[in-house]
Amino acid sequence: MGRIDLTLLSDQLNVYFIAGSRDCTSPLPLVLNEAIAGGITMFQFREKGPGALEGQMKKALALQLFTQCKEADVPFIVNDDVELALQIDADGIHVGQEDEDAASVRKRIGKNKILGVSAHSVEEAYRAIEAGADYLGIGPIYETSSKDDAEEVKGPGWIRELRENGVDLPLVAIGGINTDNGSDVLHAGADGLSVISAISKAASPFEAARELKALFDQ
Ligand code: 3NM
Repeated sequence: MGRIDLTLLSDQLNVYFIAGSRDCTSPLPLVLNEAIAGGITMFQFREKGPGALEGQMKKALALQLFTQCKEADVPFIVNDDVELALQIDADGIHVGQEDEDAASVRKRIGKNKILGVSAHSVEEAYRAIEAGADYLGIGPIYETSSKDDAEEVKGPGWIRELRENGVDLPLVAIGGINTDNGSDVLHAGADGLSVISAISKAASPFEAARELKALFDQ
């Protein structure tokens, strides 16, 4: 799809940290600093749920986090809020099945921004590819407490199933992934691990990110 280099993108998806201000016990910019120092390769700003920032406060936080990412050359993706992604000229946007239709998002953002789409079935995966997704977020692989309306747990075997069904777009797995189960997920064929709590709620986000990154060097 377009100008996105999919080989580069599959590397950038390796350690994909996702967070909003509500996911962290200390201020998100501090957590992100540590995560960047630990070696995350992509960041998604996902400001959602009760108590989430809105309007100018949300935009101000997005700009601050985006600046941190730019300095470290870490792509900055906005979850769901296409308007915000366009306003601040983010590197990309990620939409779920319940968000704006992926094909319409692709039209709005053009070909030069990364488009990620969540898929929970082979059919959704194909529809997302058709709509112009650059990568798919697939889950939940394990039990998660970070998404209230998460679907049924699928296990790492589902990643293999998608590959066997010919899904060859970069895949990043999500849902309950951590340093203990991450290598099973990679062996099943994922290009990357996306995590909220494994980093945002870690005693040391730096160490957590470093350990996740180390799984790719083994
Ligand atoms: N999407 P944690 S699971 C944001 O299945 C999200 O599409 C999911 O958080 C999906 O790493 C999930 O703390 C939450 O389990 C991931």
